[in-house]
Amino acid sequence: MASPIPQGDFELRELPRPGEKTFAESVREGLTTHPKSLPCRYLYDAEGSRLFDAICELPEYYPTRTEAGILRSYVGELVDRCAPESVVVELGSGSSIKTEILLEEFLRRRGSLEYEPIDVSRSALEDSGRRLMDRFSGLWVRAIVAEYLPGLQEVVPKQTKLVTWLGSSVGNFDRPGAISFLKQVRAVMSDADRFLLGVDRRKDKRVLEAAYDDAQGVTAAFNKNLLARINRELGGNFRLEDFSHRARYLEDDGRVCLHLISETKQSVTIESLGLELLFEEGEAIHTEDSYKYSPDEIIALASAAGFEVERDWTDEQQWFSVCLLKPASR
Ligand code: AVJ
Repeated sequence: MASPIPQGDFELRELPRPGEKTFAESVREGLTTHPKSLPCRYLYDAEGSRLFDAICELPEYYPTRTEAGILRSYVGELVDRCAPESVVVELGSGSSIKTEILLEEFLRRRGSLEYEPIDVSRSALEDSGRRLMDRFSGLWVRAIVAEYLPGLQEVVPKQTKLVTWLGSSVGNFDRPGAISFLKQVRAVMSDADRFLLGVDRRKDKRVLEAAYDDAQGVTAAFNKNLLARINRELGGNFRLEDFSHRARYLEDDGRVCLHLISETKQSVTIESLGLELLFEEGEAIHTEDSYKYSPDEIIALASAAGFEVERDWTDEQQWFSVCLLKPASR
């Protein structure tokens, strides 16, 4: 007699997020201080997420396809190194291809798997959950709508985990911020757990600047969407054509820096904040940093956070790292 086929299931929990700053508060704070800045997390409303998906397909934006290629090449080795009963906990709801490569390999070996994605966007979790349920059987999705660290606290502590954080999102933190974030991930991990981290490497300035200032202007539109979002949600009157997108690689810092530059001396009002802002010609709003790491800097980052680099898988051009970290023995 055939054994019953596990069907899988989709479950979603939403954690309360007290004390979190609103978009309005962040905009007021960022645009009334000098130099002006806006937190990059606000780039990802529905329109921004759509534009980011388009960025991932651009010929100049190598990280997404490079990371997926590395995963495809080494997923067998990766799963070999995880405890057989591991659950997969993903920070971020995961771009379709990358997560699916991983889940497919686990399911091929085991037939069933628990997958716990953590993301602040309920809709992103619902969409990816639905897609995964359609594609795989034997998958138990427990999605958690939360910030990463509170979400991680919610994951059942007794289960052995593979925690994944792909896409080089670590690059949005400055270097000390990256260490302290990783330390907090380390704090909820036990010895048998593993952490899979995607990190973009330092490389030629021209390659990096093209990746963040593409010929079709998709990244420019993605960056300017921040101003469009202020117009939509807060009654701003930014004229998008009077601002330009700038991406610069600061080689010593190992950091791509994104700004919006005011093309003219101008004033902008934001109705619902009761704000009138003055911009000098050439004045910049800082919108995003994307830090890059050398292999040695990855080792130093891991070690400062209490991890050892068990493996650093890379591509032919050595442009990107997919690293398997394990808690350092103490
Ligand atoms: C999502 C932070 C990894 O830094 O490459 C891409 C964001 N910004 N193009 C990156 C981004 C402009 C991306 N991360």
